Amino acid sequence: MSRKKIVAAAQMGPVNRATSRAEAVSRMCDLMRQAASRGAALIVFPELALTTFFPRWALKHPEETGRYFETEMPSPEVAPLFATARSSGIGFYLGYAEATPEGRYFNTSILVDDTGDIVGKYRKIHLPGHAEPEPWRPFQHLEKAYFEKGDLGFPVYETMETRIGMCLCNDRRWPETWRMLGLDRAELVLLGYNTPAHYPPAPEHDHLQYFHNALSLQAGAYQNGVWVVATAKAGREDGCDLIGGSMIVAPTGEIAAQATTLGDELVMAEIDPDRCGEIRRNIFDFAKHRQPDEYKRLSEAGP
Ligand code: ING
Repeated sequence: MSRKKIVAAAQMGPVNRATSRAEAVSRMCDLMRQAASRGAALIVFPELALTTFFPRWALKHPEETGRYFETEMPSPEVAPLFATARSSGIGFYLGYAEATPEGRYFNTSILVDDTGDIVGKYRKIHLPGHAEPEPWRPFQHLEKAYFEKGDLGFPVYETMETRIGMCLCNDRRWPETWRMLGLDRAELVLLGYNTPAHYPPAPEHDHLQYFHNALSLQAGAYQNGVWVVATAKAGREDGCDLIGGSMIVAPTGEIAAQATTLGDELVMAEIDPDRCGEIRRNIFDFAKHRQPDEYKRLSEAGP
């Protein structure tokens, strides 16, 4: 029985500080309905999709950052997205800022199945940037100040006939993320990202941002035999240029589809989870070829 399904990366253009959640959710519902009408079974929204990428500012946390966090999921503003998913029979990945009842703050994604039930959650483990404001930067990157390191590990969920894992943005640059999901036999990895075109610590790398995005996704896909749906928040958001480049990558590492704009754009492809076997039963058959006894240092603290 074929497990083929059409999936969609729902790239979003800017969600500015002045953009309401209702407006962002309305755009997301439009993309979701479009994707469903074109046969999609699953749609992937960006990291922090409901608000602007607020770690670019030095704000008092949580006094000033609190407005960007969700204290319930779905909240009344987000409920239309769940209702659209249920009526369209489409599952989705949503990145958002999570404030827990215990007063903890995470950069989070959820996996919602095609009946509208939340079946999985991931909290971002690789938090890039810096913990204190650095005035020399044209914009800040204060995820280490506003979010705790994720405490859910790298879970893989069996849903919609597929083993699905999640990560968020900077996680995609770390091979450990992909291997942890690969070792748990993920077949499909979903992720959202907000990646500035300008990287203040190394501006000489600015021209490489699209290359490094694709390199990270294609390597992760190939070296673990997984499909990848990676979705950008793109365009000039509150004056900060974010890259697009949303794409769907096959377990072979080939790009199956990719965005060509910096706005709201659906990137769609048919994936076949059974094709993961072409890689996982051969070149990356972990049981046959991997040598974990030789890699013990990989899980130790660095030098
Ligand atoms: N954003 C960026 C990312 O990892 C970054 C941060 C940009 C790190 C460029 C290194 C180079 O794509 C988030 N949100 O992690």
